[in-house]
Amino acid sequence: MNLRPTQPALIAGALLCATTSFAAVQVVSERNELTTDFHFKHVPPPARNDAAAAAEFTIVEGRRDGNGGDLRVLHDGKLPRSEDEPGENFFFASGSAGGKVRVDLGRAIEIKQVNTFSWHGGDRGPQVYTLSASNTGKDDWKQVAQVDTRPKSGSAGGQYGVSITDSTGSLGRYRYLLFDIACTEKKDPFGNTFFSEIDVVEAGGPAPEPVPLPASHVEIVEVEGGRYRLAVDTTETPDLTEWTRSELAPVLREWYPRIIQLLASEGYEAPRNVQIVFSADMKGVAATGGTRVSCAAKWYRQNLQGEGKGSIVHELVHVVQQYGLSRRNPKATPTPGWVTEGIADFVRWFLYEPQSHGAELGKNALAKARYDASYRTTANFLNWVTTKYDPQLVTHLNAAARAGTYTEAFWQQRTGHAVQELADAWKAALAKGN
Ligand SMILES: [Ca+2]
Ligand SMILES: [Zn+2]
Repeated sequence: MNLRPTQPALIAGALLCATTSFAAVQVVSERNELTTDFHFKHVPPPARNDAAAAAEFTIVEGRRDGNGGDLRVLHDGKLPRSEDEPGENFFFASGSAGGKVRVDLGRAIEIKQVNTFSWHGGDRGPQVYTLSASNTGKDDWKQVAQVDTRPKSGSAGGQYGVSITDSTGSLGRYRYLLFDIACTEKKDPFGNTFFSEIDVVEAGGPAPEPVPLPASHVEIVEVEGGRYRLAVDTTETPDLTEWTRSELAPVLREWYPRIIQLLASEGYEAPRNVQIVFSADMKGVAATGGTRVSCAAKWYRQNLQGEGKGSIVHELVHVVQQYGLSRRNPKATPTPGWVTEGIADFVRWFLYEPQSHGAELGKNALAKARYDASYRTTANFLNWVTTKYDPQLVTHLNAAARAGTYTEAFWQQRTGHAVQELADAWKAALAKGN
């Protein structure tokens, strides 16, 4: 019964033993899925005055991909600004399994740390390599560490930082390093990692000078105690930062979980990481691809007090819908675009901001209104059917769309009426003003 107090002491003793008796190489890796400034908790930031800056890099096996940068980008003290910037990264040729890069530091140095950085929105983000070291660059290679930062499941996209150190403070005294780099996947030809920078830090060398990065403005909005994280990126448009903090963030916190609840379906988990990026030169209003919402800053600047927030609620619906999932089912029927957009506008105009009456139809609009006209008109139709027949209509409609089972028969099944009958009744009711 007094095991409890003694156990921790024993464990601590054993740990201390292990670390004092043996030199142990430590590999720390981290991933940023939402932030873009190569800032990690345990991996030091990329440096520009490390021992690799003046080293000689050579490909000793494999071929460089001509769409990427040459070996210089691996030690130029510069970093890409976005997740798909081939020219700022070195990567082995598409379709190849990888290759080997040798680094000649010019003289043997006591190596304190080797840090490697990469960035891509998909499978080219993670790093898979074996690091060896040598003093002659010939036959005395000694394996130092193995690195594999591929996540076990889910998207592999993001910024990766890896730091290789040794508990003694030095990985050893070497002149040459060899990176034996493997591709991260072979299901398509695009599995070679986008390597952005390699740093070699000398023990007792100059203090590392971090690569200067433009200040990024990324605000992480945590929802439901961090279960969901929405990153609002105003790096390109700092003038919008204050609005996103004070006005947009509370809407995200309240409405992302509400949308998830409304659009729940069996076995479905909504995206846990979402990016909302304000873009300085994008045209139009906003668009969603996967879990990334792009917003045209020019339009938002004109609509901060008007339609701004509502348009982002509409996009959040697309983030949660994920109707592309149904493509996994070979028997799936594609969901018509008017259903997708109608649901997004229904949530926006009838649940989020009913007081704006933004989807009401005037006399002229009503005369030519079609239930499948998409956006506000379809939203109006959905609202009418919801009120008259089925309070859960949109939940069921979404579940069918996501499963790839939506057909016109849906309306008959849920309401007992064909969609055109419903549409006629809807128009008649609106014309009478109810
Ligand atoms: Ca670089
Ligand atoms: Zn839309």
